[in-house]
Amino acid sequence: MFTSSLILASLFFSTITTVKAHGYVQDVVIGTTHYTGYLPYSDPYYYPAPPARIIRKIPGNGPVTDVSLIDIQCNGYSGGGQVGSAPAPIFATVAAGSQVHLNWTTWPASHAGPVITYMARAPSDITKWNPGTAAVWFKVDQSGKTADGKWAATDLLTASNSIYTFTIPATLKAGQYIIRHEIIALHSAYVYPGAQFYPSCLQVQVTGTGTKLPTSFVSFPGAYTPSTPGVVWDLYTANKTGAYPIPGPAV
Ligand SMILES: *[C@@H]1O[C@H](CO)[C@@H](O)[C@H](O)[C@H]1NC(C)=O
Ligand SMILES: *[C@@H]1O[C@H](CO)[C@@H](O)[C@H](O)[C@H]1NC(C)=O
Ligand SMILES: [Cu+2]
Repeated sequence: MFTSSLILASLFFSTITTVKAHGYVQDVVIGTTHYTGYLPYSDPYYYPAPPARIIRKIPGNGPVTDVSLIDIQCNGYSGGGQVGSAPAPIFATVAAGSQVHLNWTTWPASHAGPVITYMARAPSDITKWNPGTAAVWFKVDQSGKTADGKWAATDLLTASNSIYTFTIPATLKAGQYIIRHEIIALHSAYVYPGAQFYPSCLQVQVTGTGTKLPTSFVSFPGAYTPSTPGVVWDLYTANKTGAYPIPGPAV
């Protein structure tokens, strides 16, 4: 049962706002454990306190399009003295080498593009840590356009019931990490700004006996610029001709 009550007004609000397409991660499955995602159209309306989530707060189902803003990191708000998304109060536990399943809301067919996942190791308590503009992120997984023309989003995502699965690197050093998981929708990416970034930041504790960490890192903002290959991409012409260069560093 819920420990706090949802006020009725939110039902009205969500009816209006979910008419727009786009989306976010609504559920995370690790082993047999489900972690409900941050639900932007109901979580803010619980009284007296919102439910504890492992995903950092997002403003809604819409995208970030300015790659220079701190918003590109976790889809949190910039401004107001904030250095990024508000940390979430809890984290999931996941063994190195195991799978994380990310359950997206139904993804619009028009929003073709890659699915990309980064991680960043927290130097201290993850429920208080904000990376700011530090270069702490490394890419752990990516999926763009297959040789036969299928996009990670929407073709493959829809074929797997809106679940994207990636594996925590098996030798990764134990500790607390933010997983930054995103879809980039390319339907308006023929010009900059145009590509739509939908990042989500999950907090996890990685367990195991691994000792490895990468040696090169990127920052958000920083990893993507208007001239990064794949940030500008004409889905309607370039789409037909060739491979899509997934933005950001190598995995
Ligand atoms: C994804 O999450 C939604 C909302 O919680 C749920 O209804 C749906 O069954 C989940 N999908 C899968 C494949 O688990
Ligand atoms: C891009 O290519 C894929 C695969 O060929 C196709 O399904 C999709 O409709 C194309 N998108 C556009 C906008 O042409
Ligand atoms: Cu959209």
